[in-house]
Amino acid sequence: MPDRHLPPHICTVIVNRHRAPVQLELYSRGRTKSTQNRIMLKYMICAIVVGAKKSTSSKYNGSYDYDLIVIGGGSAGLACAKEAVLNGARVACLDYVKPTPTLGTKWGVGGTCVNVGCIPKKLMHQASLLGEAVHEAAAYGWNVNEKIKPDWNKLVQSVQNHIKSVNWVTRVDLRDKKVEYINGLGSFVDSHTLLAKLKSGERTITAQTFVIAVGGRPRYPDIPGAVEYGITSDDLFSLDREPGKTLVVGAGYIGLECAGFLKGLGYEPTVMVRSIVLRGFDQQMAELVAASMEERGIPFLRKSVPLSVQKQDDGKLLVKYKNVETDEEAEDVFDTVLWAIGRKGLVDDLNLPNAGVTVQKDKIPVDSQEATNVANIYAVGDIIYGKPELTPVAVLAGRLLARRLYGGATQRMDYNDVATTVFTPLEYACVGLSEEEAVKQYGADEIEVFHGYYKPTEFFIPQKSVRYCYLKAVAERHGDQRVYGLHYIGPVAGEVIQGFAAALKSGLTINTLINTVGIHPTTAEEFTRLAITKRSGLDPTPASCCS
Ligand code: FAD
Ligand code: NA7
Repeated sequence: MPDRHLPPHICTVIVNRHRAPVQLELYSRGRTKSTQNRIMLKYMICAIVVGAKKSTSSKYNGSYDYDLIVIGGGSAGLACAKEAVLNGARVACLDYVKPTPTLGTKWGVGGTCVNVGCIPKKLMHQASLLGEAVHEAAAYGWNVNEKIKPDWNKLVQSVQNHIKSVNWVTRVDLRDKKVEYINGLGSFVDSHTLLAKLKSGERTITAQTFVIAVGGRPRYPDIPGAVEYGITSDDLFSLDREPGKTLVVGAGYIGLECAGFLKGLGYEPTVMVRSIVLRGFDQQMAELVAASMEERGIPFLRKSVPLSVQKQDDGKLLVKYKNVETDEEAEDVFDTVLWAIGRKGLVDDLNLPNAGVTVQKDKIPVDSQEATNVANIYAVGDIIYGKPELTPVAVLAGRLLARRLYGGATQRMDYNDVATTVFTPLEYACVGLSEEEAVKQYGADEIEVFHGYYKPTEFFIPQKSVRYCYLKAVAERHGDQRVYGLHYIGPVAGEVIQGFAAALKSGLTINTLINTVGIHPTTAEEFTRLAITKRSGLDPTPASCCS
């Protein structure tokens, strides 16, 4: 009969290989603590056999507290931890959120996406689209009060209630799936040992394998007043006052999205652009997105950087800034300054030198198996160097890593041709190569760009601007005309591009695209009507609707 002095792995029952091992707390003479455990006692002989056998493998190495410790309970970490347990590993997942420096904002388990990223962003974007829809409704015959106005505090409350419910479901899911959740900040003692700083003190834990999935946090510029008076997306979705006139510094994905929904909600955002809009995206599309925002009344301060933020006696923020080309200085007063100047990988708290893990520009370089330079330490999600910072990327990479580590799988993460959407008022979605990247890789003579403007049917009655509804396919010029990239600006862009992303990954050609029968009247069908090439010089504006 098992005894308490026996090593813990002796008391592990493997019911089947897809289930987490069942841990039994055994007392001397084989008594168990609960009825369930008493029932399980009949499996004891088998448990001893399996436990003893497994103890020789790294998977159930009894000399560590866990097979796997995942540091970071966001999209990547949670996906990896849950999949590892499903494949039989003993897993702990640490998650800890440091309060923001300006307002002290904190949140629960789930990471950036759920708490201060994709989810609250999409909800606020939806709130702003609804405001637009109410105005359009009048043109469609609805009797609506023209003076509609959102209640910011109510919106924030609704968004936060949703987030809290997701936090709760996440905790329950972790408990059900037998992932040990530790609400603590992890830092390495050595490559197998972690110090977890908890509210109640400190705890040292060991594991055979570590997965670093700590993600990132917004950067602050190094100028006077930046931290004292400026906020970031980490504060915006729970802000307890109306944002009012807002300076959004940064013209990346997050800056444009925040400026877009703030305008839709009736506030006055201004976007400060240091160099180009949406670096890394197709620049023709990026400029169309910016132009569509300017058309909606969002000013873009081009070639500008902030110099300082001062709080005035009336509580408003005086921002001094300069033009980077002319050095000319200017100033303006805002209610809110929002830094959207990129994100910093959270490597500092990890004490990575203790484990010997290499860092590159506050990110962790990994190989094609997500392995760091230290044999038993891996990294996934936003923290890895040079890969897209997107939730579905983090989730799939985390899941595949766990399957390789514990399920005998070999599939690696493919970081190419990842579709994404910028949720600006007129959305922009794309998959594959930008036009400039395709030209860079294959040469201008080898690339054909099919493009066109289009008029969404639903835009006619409210007379919405169709000036920036545009799409293009970047393809091989000769041979099968394989499609390298698809780009779309218009309504529900993410929904439109998602299916085309699967087609592109399956080797979509222009021939297949234009011989696909469209669904009429939709905007997605415009991809099946792409007939004009840029090279032809023909007018890409639409002539007819239904023929
Ligand atoms: P995270 O989700 O950031 O999780 C890391 C977790 O680890 C955090 O909870 C962190 O506090 C914790 N942690 C850090 N250090 C430690 C430590 N030492 N010990 C313990 N815990 C630690 N992506 C999309 O796909 N679509 C979108 O529409 C989208 N919109 C976005 C909008 C905004 C405003 C932002 C900021 C991001 C958006 N993203 C979007 C990106 C997406 O949120 C990230 O790619 C994703 O959350 C990355 O997941 P992750 O697990 O790598 O990191
Ligand atoms: P991005 O996409 O890196 O964009 C950051 C923007 O901020 C970009 O326009 C930068 O201009 C600008 N920037 C950077 N530093 C400064 C300073 N110091 N002053 C003024 N402007 C600056 O980051 P996001 O936060 O928008 O998005 C990060 C990821 O989160 C994104 O990939 C999504 O997947 C989710 P630059 O082009 O460098 O001149």
